[in-house]
Amino acid sequence: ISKSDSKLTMAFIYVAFISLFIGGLMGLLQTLVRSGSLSLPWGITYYQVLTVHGVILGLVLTTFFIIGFQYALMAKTVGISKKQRLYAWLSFIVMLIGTVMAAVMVLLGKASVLYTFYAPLQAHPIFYFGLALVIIGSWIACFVNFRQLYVWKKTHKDEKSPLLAFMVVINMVLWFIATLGVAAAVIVQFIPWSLGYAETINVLVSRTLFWYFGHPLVYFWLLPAYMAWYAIIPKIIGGKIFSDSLARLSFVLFLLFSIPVGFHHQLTEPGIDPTWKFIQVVLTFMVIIPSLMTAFSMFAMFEITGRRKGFRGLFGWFKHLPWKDVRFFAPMVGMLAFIPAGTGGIINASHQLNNVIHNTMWVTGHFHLTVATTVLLTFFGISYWLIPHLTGRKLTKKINNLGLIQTVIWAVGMTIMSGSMHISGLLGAPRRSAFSEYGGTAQASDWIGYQIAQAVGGTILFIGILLMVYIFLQLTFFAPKGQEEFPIAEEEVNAQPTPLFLENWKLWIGITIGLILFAYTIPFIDIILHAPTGSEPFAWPIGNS
Ligand code: HAS
Repeated sequence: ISKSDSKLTMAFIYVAFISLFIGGLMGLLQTLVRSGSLSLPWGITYYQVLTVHGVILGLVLTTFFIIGFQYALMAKTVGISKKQRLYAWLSFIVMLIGTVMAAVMVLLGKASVLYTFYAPLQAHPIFYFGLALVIIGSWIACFVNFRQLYVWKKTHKDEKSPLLAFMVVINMVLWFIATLGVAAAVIVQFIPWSLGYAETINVLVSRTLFWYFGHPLVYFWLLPAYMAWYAIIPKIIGGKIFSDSLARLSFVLFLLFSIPVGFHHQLTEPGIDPTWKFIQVVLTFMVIIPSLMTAFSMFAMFEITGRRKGFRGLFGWFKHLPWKDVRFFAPMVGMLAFIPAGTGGIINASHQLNNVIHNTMWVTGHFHLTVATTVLLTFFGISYWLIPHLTGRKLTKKINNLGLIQTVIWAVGMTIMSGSMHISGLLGAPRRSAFSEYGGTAQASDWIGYQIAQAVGGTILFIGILLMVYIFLQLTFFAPKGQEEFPIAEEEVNAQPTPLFLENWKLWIGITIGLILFAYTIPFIDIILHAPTGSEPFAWPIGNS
C-alpha cells in the first residue's frame, strides 16, 4: 500500500505496541501481587494496576491495532481517497486524545474502575470524557470505512465487494451498533453522575448497557483475526480461500447474533427476568455457529492445500503446513488455543454451569485464552508481514526464528497461567481480588499453589512481551530495507459464485436491529420500571433531586 497509507496504519500500530509493553508490565505486577510475592510501593493499589492492565490491553491495544489493520486492508482492497485519509487521521487524533485523558486519570489513581467501568465504581469525569472521545474517534473510522466501500461499489456495479473489505465493514457496523449502548451509559449516566449533577445511578441499567456493548466487543476483537484466517493464511500456506460465501455468511451471523446476548454476562444478577436470560442464552448458542463454521473451513482449507501438494493419508496433509514460517505458526497456535478457549466459552454460556464459574478465576483464564492468545497471537502473526510491508523492510530469517521462539514462549506461559486460572476458578478462587488467605480458611489455602503458578506463567509471558517489543523495533527501524508482500488469497477456481443476498446490507442490519429490540426491549423496560427507589434510570439532574 502507498506511503501515506502506511504512515496512517503505523500510527495506530505504534500505540498498540506501546500499550503492549505498559499493559504487559502491569500484568506481571498483578500476578506477583496475587501470589503474595510482592506488595506495591508508593500507595499504588492493586485495582489501579488491574485497571491499567485491562484498559490498556483490552481496550487500547486491541482497538488501535484493529482500526489500523483495517485501514490497511481497506487501502489495499478498495483504496482510500485523500479526503478519506484526512478523516482517518482525524479518527486517530481524536482516539489518541481520549486515550491519553483516560490513561492519565487511571495512572493517577482517579479511575480505578476496571476495564468494565460500570457503576457503582466511579471515576473522575475526565476519564469518562476521554472514553467518549475514543468512541467518537472510532465512529469516524467506521464512517471512513463505510464510505470507502460505498465509493468502490459505485464504480464496480454488479461486482461483489472484495472479501476483506466486506469483512471490515461488517466489523465496523457491529462496533457502531454496539458502542451506541456504552455511549448512552457514558453520556446519560456516568458523566452527570461523576460531575455531581446526579446523586445516584441505576447500577443495573449501567451494567446492562455495558454488556450490550461488552459482548460484541469480544467479536470486534475476534473478527480481524478471522479476517487473517480466512483470507490471508491460505495465501501464506500456498492455498486458496475455501469458500468466499461461507466466510461471508459466518461474518453476517456474527453481526446478527453477537449483540443480543449481553445477559450471559449477567446470569447471576437479580432484577432481570429469567425468561429473558434464557432467551439470550439461546441466542448465545447461535453465535457459536459461525465459529464452528470457521473451524470447519480452516480444516478444509488445510486439507485441500495439503492434498493438492501431493500429501496422502488421513493426516498426511498436516505435514505440508509451513510450521517454520512465523506468519503461519503464530496464528496457528492461536487457532489451536481457540479449541479449549471456545469450549470454555460454551461452558460459561450454559446457564447452570455459569453459576459454578461466574466471578471466579475461571473467567480470567477464559479470556486470557481467547483474546490474549487466539486473538493476540494472530495479531502478532499479522505484524510479522504487515509492519515490514509498511516500513519498507524485510522479515529476515533471524527475526522469523525469534518470532517462532516468541510464539512458543507465549504458548508455554499461557498454558501455565491460564491453566492454573481455570483450575483455581473451579476451586472457587474469586477473580479481581488481591492476595488474601481469607482469614486462614482451608479453601483459600487450596488456591495459593495455583496463584504461584499464575505468577510463573505471567513472568514467562512478560519475557514473551519483551521479545515481541524487540521484534517490533527490529521490523520498524532496523531490519534490512526491502519489500514484504501483502498476502491476500484468491478463491478456488471452481468456486460457486457468491450469492448476492449476502451483501444485502439493509436486510442484515434490519434483522440485527430486530433481534436487539426483541432481546432487550421488554427486559429493559422491566429494569427501569422496577428500579429500587433512589436509583433513577437516567442520571439527569431532573431525575435525581
Ligand atoms: Fe467469552 C466472558 C461465552 C468467545 C472474551 N469472554 C468473557 C470475558 C471476556 C471474553 C473478555 O456465556 C470476560 C468478561 C468480564 O470481564 O467479565 N465466550 C463465550 C462464548 C464464546 C466466547 C459462548 N469470549 C469469546 C471470545 C473472546 C471472549 C472469542 C475474546 C476474543 N464468555 C462467555 C460467557 C462469559 C464470557 C458466558 C461470561 C462469564 C461470566 O459469568 O462472567 C464463543 O464465541 C466461543 C465459540 C468458539 C468455538 C471454538 C471454534 C474453534 C476454532 C479453532 C479451530 C482450530 C483449528 C486449528 C482449525 C466454538 C475456530 C486446527 C489445526 C490443527 C493443526 C489441528
